[in-house]
Amino acid sequence: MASHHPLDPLSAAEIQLAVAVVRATHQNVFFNVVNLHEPRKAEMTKWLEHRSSSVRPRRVADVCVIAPGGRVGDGLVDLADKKIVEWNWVRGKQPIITLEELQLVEHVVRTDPKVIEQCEISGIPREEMHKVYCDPWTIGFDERFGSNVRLQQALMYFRPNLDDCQYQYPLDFCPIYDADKQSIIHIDVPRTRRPLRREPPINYHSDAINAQGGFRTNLKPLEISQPEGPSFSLNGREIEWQNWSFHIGFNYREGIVLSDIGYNDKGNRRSIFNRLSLVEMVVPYGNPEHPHQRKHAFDLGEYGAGYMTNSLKLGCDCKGYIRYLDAELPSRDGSVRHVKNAICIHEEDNGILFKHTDFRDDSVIVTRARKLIIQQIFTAANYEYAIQWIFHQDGTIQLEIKLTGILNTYSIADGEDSHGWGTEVAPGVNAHNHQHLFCLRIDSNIDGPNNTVFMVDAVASDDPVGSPNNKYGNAFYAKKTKLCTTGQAKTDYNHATSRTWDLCNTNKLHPSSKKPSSYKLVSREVPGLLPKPGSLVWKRAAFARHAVHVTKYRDDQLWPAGRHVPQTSGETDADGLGEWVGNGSESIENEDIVLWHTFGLTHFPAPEDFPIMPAEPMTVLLRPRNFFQNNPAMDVPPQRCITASQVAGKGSVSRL
Ligand code: ABN
Ligand code: CU
Repeated sequence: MASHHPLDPLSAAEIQLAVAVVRATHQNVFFNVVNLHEPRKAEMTKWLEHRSSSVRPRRVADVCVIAPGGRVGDGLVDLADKKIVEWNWVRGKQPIITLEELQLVEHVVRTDPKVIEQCEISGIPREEMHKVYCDPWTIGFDERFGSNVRLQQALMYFRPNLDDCQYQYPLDFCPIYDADKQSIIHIDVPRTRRPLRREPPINYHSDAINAQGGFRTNLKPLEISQPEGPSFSLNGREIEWQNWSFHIGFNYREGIVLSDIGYNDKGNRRSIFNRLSLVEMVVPYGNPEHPHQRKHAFDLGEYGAGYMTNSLKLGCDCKGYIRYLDAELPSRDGSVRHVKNAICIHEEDNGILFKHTDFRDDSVIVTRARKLIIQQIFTAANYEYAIQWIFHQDGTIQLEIKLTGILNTYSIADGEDSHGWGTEVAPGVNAHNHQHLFCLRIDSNIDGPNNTVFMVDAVASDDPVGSPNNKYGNAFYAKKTKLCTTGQAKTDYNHATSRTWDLCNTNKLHPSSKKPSSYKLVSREVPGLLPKPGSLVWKRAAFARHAVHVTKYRDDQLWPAGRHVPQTSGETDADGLGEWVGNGSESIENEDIVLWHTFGLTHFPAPEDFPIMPAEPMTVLLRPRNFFQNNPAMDVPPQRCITASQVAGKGSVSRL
């Protein structure tokens, strides 16, 4: 089957072919995953180096199915040979949960007699059961039930009217759903009951705003115009823009995956990153009352940033001249779900790129910047995450994540104390403290695969004031600590030293600075994991124990919480970053390495976050350091450039 690029996601036809091949051997299965099994790095590198002459890597589908009785099948299907080339029935593992599976739960919950009984206790008569809703989450892990049975916990809500925000009316009990039996097997009921509150709704839709005085009327039009189209070009899924070139992939789990990222440095294409993607996140909630310890979603590993991705709308999710890429995803029954406009690609003005005025003669240069944005937005039940990969003309890559949507809420009785574990953001609505911790996987390729990581701290000189080397006490420098082993590389953020990490090619020194060609990881929103060492979350989310881990590159080591995340206990570090770091002795110096960066924010909810949160942005930067000869963007045409002699009327103004 012809394909443009070996890293292109599986097409609809390829998904269907993989399903048919599996079905020929395994009937009556539900399809959880049918995804591109990415070519091995060695094979891929060869193809990238000699595209026309080397063999195109085979198209292989990575498949995961659930068979009757909850058996989980994992396999690989060679699409050219139309053959299963690997197949394993795995035990005690629960694959990613799909939105279709989640949607089944609400119906079961509404008709379950014990749930109806609990609703009545909460003050909901049977006639109102159609107003009961739930957000089913994977159970996370619950020691009472283990990992063999596929379970979901139903976070319960009431919606007085169809258009009301249900998160304003949380219920206090939590049914547990068995996905194989399609029934409720248990209900967690708190000791102290919190009956349903019936406060007037606080809504954000148009009718609600109009009822409260209407929308503001003082916004004048702000138009974006690109009469000649955008400055990027797409060839299949490979993009070129302002010296950058890379491939834009997409999968059910990580969403956008950027590969083979390089920069044309004055005619010489230099490799920078082999693969960049967000690979996991965990959202632990901080209320100690049972069963809230189970509320810690791994939104990528348990639900999938691809599976939950939005279909983007022009003028809403993105403005200007947009190119979209669609996504093809498998459904449970083996059919293909088409997501139109899953990724948007566009440029935006980005303020000033650089400026200087000479105060003595009024000579000036002002150059405006442009940025390229590759965006997706996914909805993880209540929350929205907008993921923007932003490329800058100065060689910087920025990952910006905007968090919006609706808080996860729980009920609070009239006069009840939240004990500091949450905030009553509206009457009867307790929004628990939580963290959003994202894991960025950086497969670096800075001027080649062999790279080394240094931790960089801004520190004062070790020499005391008055000593010969620091007579006036003002000396400070960038202290660089080489991270030689996977053990040493487990490092944390230090705000006091403005800590950063340099991904370096020590084999290539800058002619002027004599420092290695590198990209610096600059990330300033890096809270530590607040659930304690030994806690359930700490055990399950090894990647969140430190801001940085570094491992030696190995094919298939992509997802740090493991391949199958729902219902892992974390009791062993098998299959995931904990295992890959190993005993800490492996050398990562001048090797093909991967840096795993966990960053995020701690969210103490406030009334301003309710009923819908204004987007909160977070940024990680990857900045060139000692990589380019000088500022690589000096050839971006300036808006204004007048030299001293031109100001004095002695020189001619050059054409811009
Ligand atoms: N945030 C947890 C989650 C995501 C998607 C669907 C249900 C729950
Ligand atoms: Cu939050």
